Amino acid sequence: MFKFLKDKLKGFFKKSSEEIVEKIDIKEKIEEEFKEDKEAEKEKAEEKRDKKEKLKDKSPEIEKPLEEKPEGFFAKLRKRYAFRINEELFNKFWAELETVLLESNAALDVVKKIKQNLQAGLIGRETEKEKVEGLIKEELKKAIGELMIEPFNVIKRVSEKKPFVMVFFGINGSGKTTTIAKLVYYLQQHKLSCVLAAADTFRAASIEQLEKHASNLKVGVIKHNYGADAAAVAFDAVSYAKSHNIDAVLIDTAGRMHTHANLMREMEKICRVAKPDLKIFIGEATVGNDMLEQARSFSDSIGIDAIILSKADVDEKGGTAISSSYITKKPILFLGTGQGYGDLKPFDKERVIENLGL
Ligand SMILES: Nc1nc2c(ncn2[C@@H]2O[C@H](COP(=O)(O)OP(=O)(O)OP(=O)(O)O)[C@@H](O)[C@H]2O)c(=O)[nH]1
Ligand SMILES: [Mg+2]
Repeated sequence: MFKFLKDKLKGFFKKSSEEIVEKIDIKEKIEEEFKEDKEAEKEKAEEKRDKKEKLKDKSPEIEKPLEEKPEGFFAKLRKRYAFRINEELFNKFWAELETVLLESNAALDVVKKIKQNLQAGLIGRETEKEKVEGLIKEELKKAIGELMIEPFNVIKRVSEKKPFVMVFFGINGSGKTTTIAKLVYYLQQHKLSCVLAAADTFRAASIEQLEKHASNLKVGVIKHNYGADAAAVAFDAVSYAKSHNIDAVLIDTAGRMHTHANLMREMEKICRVAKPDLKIFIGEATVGNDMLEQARSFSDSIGIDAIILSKADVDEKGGTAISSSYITKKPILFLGTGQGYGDLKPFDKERVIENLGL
C-alpha cells in the first residue's frame, strides 16, 4: 500500500540529504549566517584592547589581566556545525519534493498546504547539518498529519440510534456494494444487526449481487423490481428495520457520475425519503485526483459525511489517502484493502503516516 509515495520519499531524502548536507557549502552558509556574530566579536575584542591600553597608561605596575569569558562549548559547536534553513535552501529541496507529491496523486491544494506548513516549520530554523534530514522528515510528517481528519468511532455512532441509516454512493464500479458487505461483516463482529436495501434498481444483476452477499452474511435484503423507485426501496428498508428492531440499515445505490444531473436528483430523493444518519462516499483510492473531484462534487450537491476509500490495497501512490479529507473536510472512515469481507480497515492517521516510511 502506498509503495510509490513511500519509495519516492525515500529516494527524495536519500538524494536531497546528500545534496543539502554535502553539496551546499555549509561553511559558506555558516559564514553568511554568523557574519553578524563575528562583527560583534571583533568590536568586543577592539573594546578590550582599548581598555587594556588605558589601564597600562594609568598604572602599569598594577596591571591586572582582564577577565576572559571562555566561549561555551555549545556556542563553538553551533558556529562550526549549525546553519539556518533559509528560503533559498528551502526552495532547493521543495521543487523536488513537490514533484514527488504530485506524482503520488496528492491534490494541488494539498501540495500547496504542505508547502505552507513546511515553510512555517522550517524556514529560519537552526540545526546541525546532520539533523537537517530528520528535521525535514518531522515537519513533513506533521504537515501531512494535519491534512487528515481523525475519523469518529463508527460502532459508537451506530449504537447511539436505532435504526441507524447509512446510504452509500459513488461513481460506477467504485466498490459500493462490496464495501457495504464488508461493513455488514464489521458491524456483525461488534454485535450489531443489519438489513440491506437494494436501491440500485438500475444496473443489471445488481440486486442478485447484493443478495449473494446477504446470503453469505445471513442478513435480510429489501428489494423491489429493476426500474423501481430507489427511494421507495430505501424507505421500505428503514420501515423494516424499525419493525424488526434492527440496528443498522445499509442502502446500496446505483453508480452515478457526479455530472449526471438526473441521477444526482434521484440520490437527493433517496436522502430525503430515507433520512440517512450517514451519507458515505465510496471512492477508489487508485483514481487519484479525479476521485477527489468526484468527492467534491458529491459533497456540494448531496452533502457527504464521510468517505471510505476502496482498493487501497492496489493503490501504490497514496496521495489520495492523504488528500481526501483536506479536499472534502470530511474524515475517511475505512480503507478497503482487498475483496474479502474482512478487508476493511478503520482509517488510522498514524498508520498511514507510518506507512510513508518517514
Ligand atoms: N482489490 C480490491 N478490490 C475491490 C475493493 N473493493 C471493491 N473491489 C472490487 O471492485 C469491483 C467493483 O466492486 P463493486 O462493489 O461491485 O462496485 P460498485 O461500486 O458497487 O459498482 P456498481 O454498482 O456497478 O456501480 C469488484 O470486483 C470488487 O471485488 C478493494 O478494497 N480492493
Ligand atoms: Mg454496486
